[in-house]
Amino acid sequence: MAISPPSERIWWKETIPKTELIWILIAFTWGLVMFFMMIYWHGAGEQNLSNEAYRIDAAKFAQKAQAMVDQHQVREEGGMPVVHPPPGSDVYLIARLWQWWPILEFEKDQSYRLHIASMDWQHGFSLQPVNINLQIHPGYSMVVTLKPNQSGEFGVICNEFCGIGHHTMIGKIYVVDK
Ligand SMILES: [Cu+2]
Repeated sequence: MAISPPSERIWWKETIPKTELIWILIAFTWGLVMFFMMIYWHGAGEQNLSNEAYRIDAAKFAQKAQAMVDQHQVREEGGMPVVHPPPGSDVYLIARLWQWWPILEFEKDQSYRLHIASMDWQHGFSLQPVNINLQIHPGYSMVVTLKPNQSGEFGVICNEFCGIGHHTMIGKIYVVDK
């Protein structure tokens, strides 16, 4: 049992059994393979997006998001504004305890600059079901240029545990055909 000391006091000089060595080697090799797969998926998997990060002031970011909502809101869903920003524009998505605000509506095959920032703690942007993931760190804006290639309704979930309401932090993105 791990609670009691090892029988040999100089335990680190014992030879490692061959089977354990093989397992270490397999795990290490697999780790290396997955490391290079990250680079491969960036190009081939279309999931690890190229992103930019900028230091921001949360209050100023919130003002920009509010201005976008005031200008381009098209309807409301359960108290949440739905925004249809013009193609090519800068779009702002706020992550905060515990919501993604607002709901965004993009046009298919149009390009947007999506800025995502947290107003409080660290959150994880996870677009479902396409599985695009971005870490959202407080004090920074994560920016991706995106061009939706399929229309439909997409869910945004938080995949970074952020407290008691974490599981309710669900947002929405629509992609509509023009
Ligand atoms: Cu969370």
